[in-house]
Amino acid sequence: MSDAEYRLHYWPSIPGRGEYVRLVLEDAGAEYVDVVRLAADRGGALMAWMKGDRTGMLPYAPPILEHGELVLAQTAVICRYLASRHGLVPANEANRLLADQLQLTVADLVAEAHDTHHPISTGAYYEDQKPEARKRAEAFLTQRMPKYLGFFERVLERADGDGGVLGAAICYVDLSLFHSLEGLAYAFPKGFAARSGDFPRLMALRAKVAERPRLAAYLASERRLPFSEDGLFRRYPELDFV
Ligand SMILES: N[C@@H](CCC(=O)N[C@@H](CS)C(=O)NCC(=O)O)C(=O)O
Repeated sequence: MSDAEYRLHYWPSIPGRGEYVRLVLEDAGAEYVDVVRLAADRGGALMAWMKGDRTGMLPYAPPILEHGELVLAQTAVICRYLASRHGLVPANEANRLLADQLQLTVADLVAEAHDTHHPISTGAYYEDQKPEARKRAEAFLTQRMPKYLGFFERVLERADGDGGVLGAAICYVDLSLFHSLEGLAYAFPKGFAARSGDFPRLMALRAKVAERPRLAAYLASERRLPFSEDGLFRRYPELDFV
């Protein structure tokens, strides 16, 4: 077993929701091991670990973070925990609660982006829900995505600082927004490009986060997994509405 401080358990070949956790770990310069990516049987190792005999918290779905005896699930909870330990969220409760709300809104956006290709069931193939996916994707690109991005644009306008959504400094929610924007740009190259001009503050934040030294190094490294049609953000040209 590695003696890295944190152990992340996530699907081995997609950025997925694991990426939101990785970005906090990478930006913090924390020592972590991506457990399943090192395992010989990869995805099988994740299932085996999930079903394994352990005491304590029973996680429903990955990503899962182990830190000593602590086992945490739910991306927003994991990110908040890491951010609070590594200076990526202010210490006062009011700001932490604000960050929670914003992070959970990011999670809502991500779930809706996922549902564009799996509107009926995550347990069925995309190919078996294509007509519904087209309707869902059109509604997402024309109504839901602009509503979410417009909300975060207004949050940035009100924060009015040199940092991100909380104002003065970059926090973990900004890292999650960065990855979500990357995912949307990948999944909907035309639909996203056609609308991104409406969200200048968000686009500036995306660029600013990518330039953070540790993240820039991570993004250029092999540790960063590419988006693909197995993941959360998928590029299907038939779902890319302008
Ligand atoms: N709300 C959870 C969702 C977790 C989730 O849906 N994980 C996916 C991978 S990104 C999964 O493997 N889900 C299995 C399932 O829902 O059965 C979070 O934000 O962490």
